[in-house]
Amino acid sequence: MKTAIIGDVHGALAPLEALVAKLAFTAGDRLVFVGDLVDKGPSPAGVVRFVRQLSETAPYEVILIEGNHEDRHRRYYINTAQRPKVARVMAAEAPELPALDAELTEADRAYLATAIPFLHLPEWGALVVHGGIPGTQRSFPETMEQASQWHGRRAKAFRKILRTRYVSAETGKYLSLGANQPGDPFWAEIYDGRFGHVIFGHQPWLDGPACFAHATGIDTAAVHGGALTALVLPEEGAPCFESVAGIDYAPRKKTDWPDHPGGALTLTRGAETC
Ligand SMILES: [Mn+2]
Repeated sequence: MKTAIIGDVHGALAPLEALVAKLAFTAGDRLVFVGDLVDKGPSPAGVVRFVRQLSETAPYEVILIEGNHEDRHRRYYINTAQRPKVARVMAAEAPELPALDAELTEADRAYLATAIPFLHLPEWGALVVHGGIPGTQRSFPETMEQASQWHGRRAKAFRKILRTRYVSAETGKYLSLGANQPGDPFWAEIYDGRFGHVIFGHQPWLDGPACFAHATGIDTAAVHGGALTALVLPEEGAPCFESVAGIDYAPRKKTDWPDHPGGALTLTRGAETC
């Protein structure tokens, strides 16, 4: 069985179609999306539909990891019914929320609801999450069932795996967007591999996949003039990247992206175990 993990698509439908064709998957393979199918690009609803239809018709398994953009859309949709005032504020700040909402079908929404927050790949000693692991995370659930038994502060802290970027240099604590000071590391720079090799998206890298000692970033800025990348974990042999050209569509909101660590994969079969 071959597994491939595709980085943040962000509405870039044409590159996604090209990449899926290039991967040439067959029955029994497994295609994983690292999250953030939507927002930023020209065809967010088209991407949701494409992935949903793949999951319904392809002879291989399709797994969707939840990204912070899926999370935001889910919260927006709930608010339109339960807290319309809050929904109106969200829509005013982010017009892409009502725009996508109007285009999604019930089937699309039901599909997005199947997204899971993480995926262990035990045969690779690896773990897939959308964002990252704060230095304060002391344990990681083995299964979704175990994760659902976490409540309160512990559950809330765990949700940070969807959006971790920088962490405190002193404590390793999660820092919200823009709260980092000079010297605060990007989480993967200090991650010690305690939960296995982490495959993640969320942070775009214009210079290709970002290979840290115990983590690999596969969001190669598909809508910012970069590429759309898949990390391919074959049945036999070494893992590799496959990519296709992205589109130059969405302006970059932030320019102080972390330093690129390099492009040589550090993931090997049966490396660290979870
Ligand atoms: Mn993203």
